[in-house]
Amino acid sequence: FSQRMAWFNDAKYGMFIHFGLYSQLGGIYKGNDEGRYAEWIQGNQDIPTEEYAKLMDTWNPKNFDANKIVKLAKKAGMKYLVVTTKHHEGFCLWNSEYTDFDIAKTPMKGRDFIKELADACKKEGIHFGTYYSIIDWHHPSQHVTIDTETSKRNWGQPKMKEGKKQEYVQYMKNQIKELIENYDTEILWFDGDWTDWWTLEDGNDLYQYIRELKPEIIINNRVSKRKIFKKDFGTPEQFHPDSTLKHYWEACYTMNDSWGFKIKDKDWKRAEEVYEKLKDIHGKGGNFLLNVGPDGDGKIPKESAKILKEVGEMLKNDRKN
Ligand code: JFZ
Repeated sequence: FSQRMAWFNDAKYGMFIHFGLYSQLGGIYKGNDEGRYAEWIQGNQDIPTEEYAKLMDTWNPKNFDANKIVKLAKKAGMKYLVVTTKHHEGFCLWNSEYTDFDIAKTPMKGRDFIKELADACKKEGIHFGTYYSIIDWHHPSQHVTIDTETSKRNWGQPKMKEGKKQEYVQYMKNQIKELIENYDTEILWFDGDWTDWWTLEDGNDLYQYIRELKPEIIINNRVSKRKIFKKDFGTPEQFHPDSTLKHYWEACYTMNDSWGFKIKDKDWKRAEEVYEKLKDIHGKGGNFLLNVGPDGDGKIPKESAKILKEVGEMLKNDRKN
């Protein structure tokens, strides 16, 4: 048992938010709807980085309402929230000093969605966490190469350019420092650790760096090679273990089949199914992180909001009985 992990262990149920430039596409680019995960559209449809970056000009989610989202999470019975500050596409949802590929250079300039969410969480008493992708399709340090077997570019394994790693690791550290100092994030939720050039040592080093900046922060195992590195909690995805584990863990799930908003994905789970998952996970000692993907306008799909409210009602009834 760890004092540092206590609030997280008690919180049990959280909201995951996948939001980025891709959200405006809803899984369709120039009429092509290939690919399962809408947030992977750049990779799934092999969109060159410079062309993809043009999405900044049309990204205008003016109805993104952090207070409304956080209130919805609260109503659903959730106690924490984790938002994609930078997904694999590399676009930053906050105003970062270290890149121009961020919200400040879009029609949304003047707004900062990470700040808005952090503030709304403070106000509502919801713990605030930030997702950060290690792989970055936009950063000049990385590039995708052609896989000899498939003759396709391998977006799942971006390569680090010769001599560029140190610069990129420094970029990550600078940005993470911003997320800690300016947004007071309580969880750093990494992803993309599977890439070849990211080593166990790199993960350990980054973990130490972050704990020194903010000792009480909680960091997921995807900061490093997740199969070996268990700190601070494990992150099974779209499945959960059959029995209790010795380390803290959190299962993340989507409500349909994508994380980012996807127009054609109507494969919504029923509220009962989500509720059963939650009960099962909690019975085995895990946390449950349930995803929403706001649309291009910034709004949470009505189907998602409905499921969240229904599950919230079921939880409320549990407490009454
Ligand atoms: C990653 C991302 O690529 C995806 O877009 C989403 O953000 C999700 C939460 O995380 O996807 C993964 C990560 C890990 C596995 C599979 C997909 N895995 O361990 O099998």
